[in-house]
Amino acid sequence: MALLRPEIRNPHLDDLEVDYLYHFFLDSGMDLKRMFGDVKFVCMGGSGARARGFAEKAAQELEIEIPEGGLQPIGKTERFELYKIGPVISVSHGMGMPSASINVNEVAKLLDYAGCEDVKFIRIGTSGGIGVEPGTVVITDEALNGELKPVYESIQLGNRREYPTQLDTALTNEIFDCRGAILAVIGKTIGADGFYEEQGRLDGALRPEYTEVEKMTFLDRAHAAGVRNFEMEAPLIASFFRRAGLAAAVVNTTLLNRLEGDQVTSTPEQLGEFSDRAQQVVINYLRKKLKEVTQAAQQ
Ligand code: R2B
Ligand code: URA
Repeated sequence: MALLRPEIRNPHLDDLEVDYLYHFFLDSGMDLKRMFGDVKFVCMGGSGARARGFAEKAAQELEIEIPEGGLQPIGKTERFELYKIGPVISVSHGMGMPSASINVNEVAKLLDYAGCEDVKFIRIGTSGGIGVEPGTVVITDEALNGELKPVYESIQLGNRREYPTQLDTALTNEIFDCRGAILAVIGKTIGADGFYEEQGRLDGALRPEYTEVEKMTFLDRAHAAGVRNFEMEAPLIASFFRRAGLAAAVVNTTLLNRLEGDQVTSTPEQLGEFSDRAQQVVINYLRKKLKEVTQAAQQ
């Protein structure tokens, strides 16, 4: 049993006596089956604080017992923070696709070595909305790059490669159906390589090489193409798990409406509340899935 099918799993890994998952300070020589063998869901977020907060909230709402001594991160926390509550991992991936790429490679190998099967991966994050009310949760059906192309670009040995970025439709719809009273939409998401000029902001440090009119024309074009938000990881997440043949979803709350401005001006309380909404939709989904597992076990 393994997470990665033989056709797509890296054959070079078989040559390693021990595979060091360096950014977590975990390795394949550890008893990963015991530590992670029951994992079915991986929830990813940008910051360590959010990964911990989500783990605490999910444990409480899903009535998953936390070990004595409280919730502790597994592995080192210098780069990422990883928590496990029952069959759910909550892990931070940092900001941007280079950081998230390191994270998903090591988490996928970790769960492959642990013998996990049929794991679902969900990014829960923040974003800048395009034509939606701040606080709206956007669940991504397709991730776009900064040129509005549905690809993740990766330069390998001097060659530019492109990988498709459609998210898992069934998982996306199932999460959307768990929104309850929370304002949520399904739409396209631009994963940009920066927060300021790469997202067409006019409030970066340097004089931009575009005008306000050009910015608004681009945002209107993106909106007309079905884009509902901007963030910085969706194309990587979508393409990686698609290549791996694993279901993934991207669920982002929106902190502002970019058609109305660039600055994030909400209070910390409002931002916390917006962030909670994306987490809550995913917790609703997890509650439903865990209930299905319990019911199946009782039959
Ligand atoms: C959303 O928020 C972060 C930037 O503030 C980035 O990680 C993202 O995708
Ligand atoms: N994260 C982003 O990447 N962009 C925003 O506008 C807000 C959060």
